[in-house]
Amino acid sequence: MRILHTSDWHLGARLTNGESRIEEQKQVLEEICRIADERDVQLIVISGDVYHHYNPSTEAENLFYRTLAHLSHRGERAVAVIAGNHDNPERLCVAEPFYFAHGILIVGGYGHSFSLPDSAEIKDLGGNCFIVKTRMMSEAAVIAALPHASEGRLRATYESITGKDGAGYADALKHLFSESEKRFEKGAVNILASHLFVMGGAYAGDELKGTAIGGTEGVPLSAFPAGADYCALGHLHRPQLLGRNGTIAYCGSPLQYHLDGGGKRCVFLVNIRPGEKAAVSEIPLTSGKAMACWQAEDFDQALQFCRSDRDRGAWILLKVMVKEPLKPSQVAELRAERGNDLFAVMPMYPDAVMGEERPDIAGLKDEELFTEFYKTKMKHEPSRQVVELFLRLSAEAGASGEGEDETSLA
Ligand SMILES: [Mn+2]
Repeated sequence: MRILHTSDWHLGARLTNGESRIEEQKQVLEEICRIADERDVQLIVISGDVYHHYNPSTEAENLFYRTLAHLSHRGERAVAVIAGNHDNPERLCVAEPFYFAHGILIVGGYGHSFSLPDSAEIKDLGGNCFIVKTRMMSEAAVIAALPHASEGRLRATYESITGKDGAGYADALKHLFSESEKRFEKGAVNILASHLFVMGGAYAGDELKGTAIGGTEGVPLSAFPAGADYCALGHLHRPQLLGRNGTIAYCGSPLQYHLDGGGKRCVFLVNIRPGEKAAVSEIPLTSGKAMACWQAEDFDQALQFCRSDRDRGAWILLKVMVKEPLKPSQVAELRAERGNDLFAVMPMYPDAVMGEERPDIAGLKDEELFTEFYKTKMKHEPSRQVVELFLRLSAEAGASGEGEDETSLA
């Protein structure tokens, strides 16, 4: 069976300056559809983070549905989707009756009972496992669809299955894995799809800022079920093959969303015959823009970089060494050369200026704290207007309970 594994589309994600990436996302999904058609792919697995936002834009949703319609090929090709930490698990499955009628399996959470039509090419085996056999498939696939879950939700799932409490994240997952394994079938292709962090996996960038990554919420490679022919993972944006001859796999994001991590983008094409080792090959993706980070010694060099052909057509983060903040006219001069491709201009102050002794901040009032912070960042005193603006916004944020950390990009 030929399987295409893709993940972490983050539809609707924007750059820090608000610049949309939806055109790139359209192009790269068209590229994935072309690959699926040209390579006679029989099953598509999408391992979570379909969307970037919990409440995605209509534009992002429409792009997802149009892509699903193409990929499913009128229900002849099977498509399996699980929710990632960025997806709203309920919202992702909201059009359930339509999905199943088209050979599309979408699983948002745990313990949900699906209303599958009798004629369905998808059958619920319980325990978040499904057997799928659509027209294009050479044999059936058993798919253990294990979406992202917080430690709390996972523990609750574990308790409801076993009647026992007190399991940690890794142990609860390990239990779900072994429950899945019981439903795997000889003669079928057995796939585990999940969205999680495997200990030892390599990051691409911003995933590091996530709270639901690393730390207690990591799974050792040894936890994965030996009976799975292939484990299709999402969450880490850097493509990588791990454990057991590389059959525990992160295919990564189809677009570059981070500055580090090398920016390699691909889908995995997986060839499996029941009972044989899966053969995984990388199909590179070429649509979408690259990202680059420049470090200029001063404003003149920054301008020179912008005028040159360096990284033409890429998204640029420009760091400029300065002694005092860049003037708006200087930023405008840089932007005139590269337009919105220059998605951020960051002034960098020399260490000599930064290295002054730190103020003792214990017992300072908000206003004084802000002033100290502003001085370390901007190297001059904030104006009264700026201080008042800060105090007003800070009071509003406090009153409305905002200021909680946004979800990370992982
Ligand atoms: Mn992600």
